[in-house]
Amino acid sequence: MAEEEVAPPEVHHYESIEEVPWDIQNYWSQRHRIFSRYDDGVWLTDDAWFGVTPEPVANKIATHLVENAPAGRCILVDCFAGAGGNTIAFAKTGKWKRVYAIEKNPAVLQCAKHNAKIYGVEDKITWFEGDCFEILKNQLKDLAPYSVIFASPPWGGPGYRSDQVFNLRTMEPYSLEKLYKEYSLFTPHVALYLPRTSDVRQMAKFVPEGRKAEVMHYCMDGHSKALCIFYGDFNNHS
Ligand code: MGP
Repeated sequence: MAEEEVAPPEVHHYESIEEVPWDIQNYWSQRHRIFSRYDDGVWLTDDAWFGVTPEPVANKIATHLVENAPAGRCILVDCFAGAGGNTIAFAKTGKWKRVYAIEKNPAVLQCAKHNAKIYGVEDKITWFEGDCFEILKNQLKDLAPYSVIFASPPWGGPGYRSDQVFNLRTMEPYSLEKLYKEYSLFTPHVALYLPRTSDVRQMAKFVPEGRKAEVMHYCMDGHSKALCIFYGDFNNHS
């Protein structure tokens, strides 16, 4: 670890529950499941705690993407890198020619870069700060024929849990329609990480006529943490 790295003010490595704001204390007990190397100095902003994919789930998704990505697709674009949970797992597989990770919030991006160093995978990742839709269009378009997209977008905060069926049309700040339409201009092979209660009919609306899309629930402790929908030519079996 580079000793001289300075965390921006909104970035923390909490060392005891007394330091942790009350609204994320629920996640504190899960810190080693979120990042098994938490104690090595993992950085998070307070908001990033809500959206990080727990490491076992991130690893499983990474395996599924590697095993089932269509032939010739050797680049993984992670459109909402957050603090790096999924990006690190993708890079750790060692199977992608390159992982491109995009994050809008500079402080959160700094967390992701720092956390990738802890896991020793920073040299496998190219980072972009900014809006994923713009970056796909302007900076990554030449890579489109070789790419698959993974996106773990914001779900509008932890309040998603109060809906029995989560409405992907009103998801903030980006609806499923916005995400799917923008991404499918870049590649048909798109995996989206969404709430476990997501409306299946709304997800099905974007499956081309006569094609299938698989939905996979990722579970811990006997319940679903979240699901992934795989649009395009993924071939999931496990
Ligand atoms: P949760 O329901 O907030 O956590 O999120 P908790 O307390 O682990 O709930 P439990 O009932 O499963 O025990 C569950 C998982 O959803 C988290 O581990 C994150 O991976 C994911 N998640 C939660 N939020 C609010 C978001 C979000 O806004 N965006 C994304 N991409 N993932 C999220």
